[in-house]
This record gives sequence, structure tokens and C-alpha cells, in this order.
Amino acid sequence: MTKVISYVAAAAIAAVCALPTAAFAHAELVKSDPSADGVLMASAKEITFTFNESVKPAMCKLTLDGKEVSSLGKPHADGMVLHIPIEKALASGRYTLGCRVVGPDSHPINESISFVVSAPNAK
Ligand SMILES: [Cu+2]
Repeated sequence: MTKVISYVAAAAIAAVCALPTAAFAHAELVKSDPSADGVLMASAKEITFTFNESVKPAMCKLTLDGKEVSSLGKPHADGMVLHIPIEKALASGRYTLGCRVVGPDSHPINESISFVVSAPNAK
């Protein structure tokens, strides 16, 4: 069942990308550190998103239980890798990081991951 759903989702995404307004493939997220649904045993210094094309950062937003957390520094891109600094240590919890970047075709792309910080000593 899960496979069927993901095929449908993949087909839907393919259909969107095949629209004439999206003649070129959009940049997309290929990897992140922490990985999607990854667990960190301590807060990290930064999070990276790796794309399949070079990107320019626009903005990122980190949320914990749906509330924005102001722990992020200014994101910067180094080619295909977007670096998102964490300036204030993250307490334990399940976070969602969403970033908007601009790819080479100048289309904005929104990508997000969720990850868990499980740091017993964090306040
Ligand atoms: Cu595009």
C-alpha cells in the first residue's frame, strides 16, 4: 500500500514538472545532514541541505511543535550545499526545518525535513 501511494505521489510530481511552465527540472533536495527523520544525540552546529544543482538561499524556518524557534543563523549556499547555522543549541524535541531556495532556473523551491534532537543534558 505504501508503495502504491509513493508511486502515485511520484507520478503527481512528474506531472507537475512536465507542465510547460516548468520546462527545466527544478533543483531538488538529494541529501541532508541530519537526514530526514534522523535523530541527533546533541544539538548540531549546522544543518546542511544538499541539492542536485547549485542554489541560492532565500530563507529557512525552524519549528518545534509548530512554533518557530529562533536558533538559526543566516543560511548560506556553497554551490549545491546549503548551510544553515544553528546559533543557539537546540533542546530535545522533534523539529521541522523548511528552507526556500532559488535554483538555476530561478524558480523558488521549498524543501523541509523533520528531525529529532534527543539530548538528555540540553535544557
Ligand atoms: Cu524550476
